[in-house]
Amino acid sequence: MSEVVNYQRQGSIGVITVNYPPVNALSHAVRSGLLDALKQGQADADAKALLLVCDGRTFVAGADITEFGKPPQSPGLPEVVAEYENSEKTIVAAIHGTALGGGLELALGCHYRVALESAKVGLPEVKLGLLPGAGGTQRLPRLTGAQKALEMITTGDFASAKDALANGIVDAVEAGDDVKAVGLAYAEKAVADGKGPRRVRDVEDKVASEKGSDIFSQFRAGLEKKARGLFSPFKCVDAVEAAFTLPFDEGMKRERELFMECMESPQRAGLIHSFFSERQVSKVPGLPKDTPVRDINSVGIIGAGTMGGGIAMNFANVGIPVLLLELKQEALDKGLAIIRRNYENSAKKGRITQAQVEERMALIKPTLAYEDFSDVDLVIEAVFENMGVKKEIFGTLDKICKQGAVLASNTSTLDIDEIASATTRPEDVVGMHFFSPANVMKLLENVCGSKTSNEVKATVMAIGKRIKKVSVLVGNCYGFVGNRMLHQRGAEAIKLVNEGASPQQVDKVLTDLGFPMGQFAMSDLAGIDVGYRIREERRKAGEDIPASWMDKLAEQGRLGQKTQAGTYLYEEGSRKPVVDPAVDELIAEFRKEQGITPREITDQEILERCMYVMINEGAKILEEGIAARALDIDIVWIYGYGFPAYRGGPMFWADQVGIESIYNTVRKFHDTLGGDQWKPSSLLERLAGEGKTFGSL
Ligand code: 3H9
Repeated sequence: MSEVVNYQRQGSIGVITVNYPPVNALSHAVRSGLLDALKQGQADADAKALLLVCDGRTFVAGADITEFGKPPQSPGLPEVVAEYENSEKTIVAAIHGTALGGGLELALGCHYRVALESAKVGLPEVKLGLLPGAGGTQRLPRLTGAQKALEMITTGDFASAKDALANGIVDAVEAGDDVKAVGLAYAEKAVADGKGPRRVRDVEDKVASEKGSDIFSQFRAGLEKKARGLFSPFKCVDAVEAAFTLPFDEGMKRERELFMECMESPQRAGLIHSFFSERQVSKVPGLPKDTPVRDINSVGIIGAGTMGGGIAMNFANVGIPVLLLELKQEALDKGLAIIRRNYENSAKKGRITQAQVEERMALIKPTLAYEDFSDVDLVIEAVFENMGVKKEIFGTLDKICKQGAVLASNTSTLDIDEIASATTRPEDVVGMHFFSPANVMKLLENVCGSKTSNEVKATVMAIGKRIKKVSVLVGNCYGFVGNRMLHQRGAEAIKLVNEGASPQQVDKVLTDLGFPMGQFAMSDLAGIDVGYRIREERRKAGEDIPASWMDKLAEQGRLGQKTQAGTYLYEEGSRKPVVDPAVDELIAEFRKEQGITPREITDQEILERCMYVMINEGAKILEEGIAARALDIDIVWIYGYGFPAYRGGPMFWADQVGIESIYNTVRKFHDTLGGDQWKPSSLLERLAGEGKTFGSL
């Protein structure tokens, strides 16, 4: 008997228990153990029925993802599920926590399912670039019908126990938290009622009545928009359709073929890298696990603008009271009104209740006085990017805030050490860089100054988790990880247009790669004045920032979406960029002034210059220790800038493209285009020379 699956009889019920922390994933040992335990249960003459239940926090959460990409080991999961389904003795699955992926498929192989009220079920394989590969696409629609199965399998969203009961996925839902007792009671009653095995594979009424329905073509058409660029959602539809067109065994074969296609797709590799990296970023190298964390039960936020307001919402959403400070009543009123409007919009969409709107608003208290911050546990400054102003604010905070308060700046570029130097407690100063809109974007880039204490680092990582952000800890430098790389890409994109590309050509290359929007559509969203001001500041500081057509746009007051005109035009109330011939003229005029003869620029050159400049910068960021691992950079880009998760992040993408080829191209650009940004990073050079990848570091 394997240690991870155990068989024991309790009264007339043979109990098969999985105990493989943390989430009872179906590793090889668990799959073998499940078969052994089943055999034992079959052989046990005193067991009238069998119960499958899990120890620990959850029912089986799926196949063991760490085994993907390695040679398969027998028994495979479809085989295990089939053995359970074919059992002559009735098997009941008792579900607590989450029955996900292969876990739900295993439960669907059992003859009855009972769930705790708090349980959830789902087939989230699509989020890993896969489809359910152990019968989920054939068994689920036999219980739910096509529509619900397609929704669950193509979105990967979970269903609550109540929803699962209503859709026939489980047979009963029970209150309480003793899953084993609930399962035993259900199994004993099944025996008493003479309920024999009921095999989902044989449930034919739904597949028969919905045969030939056009729901599949409609569903595919809907996916074209929702799942742009993705591979597996379409394969999910093909697999579910097979349940309605083929006999069960043939459907299973079709599912396997489609599953293998997904398994071999690079998107699967990218999405699984994203899955593990998202979990890895919270384990910071060099920051001991047992570092004490300060209690954060109240927050002060300086600035009630778009950023400050969005940040405040994050804390109110999880019940943490916020004091929101502005210097003028008018600005405070405006900020609070925007927050209320955002909440009301969520309520209108049914995401929260009206009562929650009021609860959250009540947690955000306005103030005009810094003195009110004397007792808060964390302060986040979210005023505009000006070092002088920020230093003055931190000087004030130093005088007012209690000892032990964490003092954070939401700066997106500025030097945390210089900000900290305005206080007598630089160990308590840290960057907490939220991304706009701060109540929506998942990334929190926490920035350590050279003196930030471990306790403060651990505290900002913990609070990030509490407010449901994906937090990445990075070092201090201009623009940190995300904006430092973005600025390089932005500068290169502008140059490409100077030389002959059109802004829409550049944007299309980036959206074709999977970004939700291109560089110039993004500048229109952020405001063209932002980049313009930064360039002007840097020019004043003596940096050689070449003139560009973007500066002309800013000087003409074309600031982006907020003025309905930037690189693109925007109709009233619309965010859809429309190409403006006036901008083409402005660009042509700029080229003439600069004596540039425009040349044809290929999409490949755009891709290489926009992406490789980022990769080279990313390599420098690693070399300097600003990011601890390539995966930290990947997560910053996936959650902060919409880098397609199915490509695994920029550094993972670079590994797929090939480090040597990227290095050679970077060198070529350094020779032909010049500039520090193209000076090859020594790390890139080393990896190319050794035939290694960023992932190998
Ligand atoms: C599948 O089933 C394919 C089949 O259809 C066909 C097969 C033929 N494997 O998220 P957490 C680790 S595909 C291995 O922090 P939570 C995770 O890395 C699978 N490891 O906890 C972490 O490790 P560490 C379909 C796994 O409470 C630890 O467990 N299933 C797996 O916030 C805790 O995870 C899914 O896609 C796994 N399957 O959330 C479910 N799952 O501590 C994926 C987790 O070292 N999992 N780990 O960092 C989840 O959605 C969440 O983990 C879950 C718990 C909701 C279960």
